[in-house]
Amino acid sequence: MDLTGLSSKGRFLMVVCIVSYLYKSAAAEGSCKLKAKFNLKGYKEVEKKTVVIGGMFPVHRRLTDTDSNTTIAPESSDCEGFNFRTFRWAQTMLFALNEINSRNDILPDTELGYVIYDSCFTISKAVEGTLTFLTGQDEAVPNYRCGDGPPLSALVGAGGSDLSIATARILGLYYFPQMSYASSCSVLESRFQYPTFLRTIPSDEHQSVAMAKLVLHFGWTWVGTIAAEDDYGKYGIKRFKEVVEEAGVCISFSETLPKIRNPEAIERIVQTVLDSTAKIIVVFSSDVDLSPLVGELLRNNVTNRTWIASEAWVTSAAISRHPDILPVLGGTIGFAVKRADIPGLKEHLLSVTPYNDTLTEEFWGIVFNCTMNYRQVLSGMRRCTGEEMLEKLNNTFTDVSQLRITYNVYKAVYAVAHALHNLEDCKPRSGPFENNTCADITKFEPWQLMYYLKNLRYTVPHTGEEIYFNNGDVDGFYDILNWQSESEGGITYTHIGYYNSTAPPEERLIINNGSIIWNNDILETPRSV
Ligand code: TCR
Repeated sequence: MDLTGLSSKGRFLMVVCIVSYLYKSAAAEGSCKLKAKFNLKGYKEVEKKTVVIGGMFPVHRRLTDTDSNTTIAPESSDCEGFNFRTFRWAQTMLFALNEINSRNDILPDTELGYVIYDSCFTISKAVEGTLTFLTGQDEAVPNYRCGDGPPLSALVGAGGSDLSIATARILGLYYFPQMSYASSCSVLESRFQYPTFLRTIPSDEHQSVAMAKLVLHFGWTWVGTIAAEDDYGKYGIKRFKEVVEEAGVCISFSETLPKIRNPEAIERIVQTVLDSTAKIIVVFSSDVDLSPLVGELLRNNVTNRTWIASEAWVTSAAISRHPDILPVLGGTIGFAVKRADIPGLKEHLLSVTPYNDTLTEEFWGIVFNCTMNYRQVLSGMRRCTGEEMLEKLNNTFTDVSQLRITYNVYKAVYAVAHALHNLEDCKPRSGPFENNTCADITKFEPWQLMYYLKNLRYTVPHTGEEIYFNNGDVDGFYDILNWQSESEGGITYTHIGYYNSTAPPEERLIINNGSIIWNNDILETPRSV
């Protein structure tokens, strides 16, 4: 689908709003319709009701630098640094929508459409996307909320906590539901501040406590900490410190990873790590923010340390697939959210073509080192044929071995769909609203959907996991993983235990000490100094 015209202002991942089962055919026609017709041959003769779900994913890593020239009208910045992992999350939303639309037992009379935005890991883009979503003031899809456009249901997103904090404030004003798959910061627990925020990832309150318990479990008394310069890192590490310090552990150093490129700051952190006697280092950060430090640790060959990983980097291929990572980060122990196998997802990911939208086009160009843009072809770049084979590549995008946040995305889309289903399924005169009325799926209010989300209980397909929200949050369950060497020289994430916040206090943290292999392939638990 040619959406190039859309990206002039704001680079939206897919400002497409076609109903999922039309996804492929409409894409092939090159159309960008909002009010899709459903009388295609082979499908139902009647037009179906449509509800739109919003999605927001940090597909790019950052904004491109723009000059601060104020003699011309400023434009919304472009984004750069394509992230294969988060692109998989976005595609998983499409996959889940397809799956739901083809089922007869969820929303049998209603189709789910979507609008997806790229938050580019930045607050400004996330806010921009949210406003566009709410107002429909996007240049590319003019006035789509005017007239009888389909109602908006909820926003699935926005990625990092700092982004969600910003978007949840805006959405909360309108009592518009937001279902997050990755924003784990404990401050998002507040329903006073964020009345319509829900999430399928546990709050970091649990993770910070679990990390502290892990440190105490091994009898370590002297640790260093490193945190990303965002709400995730800052609040995560703050709570960790509170708990360990109360138990008598001392903090050797506390460093902050810069958000924007700053090689000197990174070098300083490496020097601190080298100078400190602390051998245990706890890192609360996303892989994107941690990457520069890992590069510098490798350059300085900083070995003989034990790294404790937060959920956001523990299974990151961007970190663990670095060549020569083993001597430096081998033995790392970290927390990961629940993993699942999602049948059919791999096939969906492999079926992506460069023609779907601007994002798949960009993706294609990057993985196959070619271009679909004729101007770039003229300037000597290889032209993509479109026949390149994704199957042949060993890419993070199609790697379905560690579906964790991906699984959260899947659960989030299903949560919204089930809530909409319950809303539609309301029995007249015994509804939950004033005078026992029901909401109307063709024109409901966001707070009405919020009612159904709050009271939702559903079972996730394929895994059978039961989901419900307790004041917007789910229980704290983590797998504990250990980075061990693989026969081919890479890293495997070995499962060595788990943490369950709902178990009695002394049974929450379960670790099989015997299955751990520490840095440098040592079997004995390292000491903290
Ligand atoms: N919560 C983080 C963001 C984040 C993330 C990730 C980003 C999490 N897991 C994996 C990239 C990859 C967990 C936050 O900011 O809340």
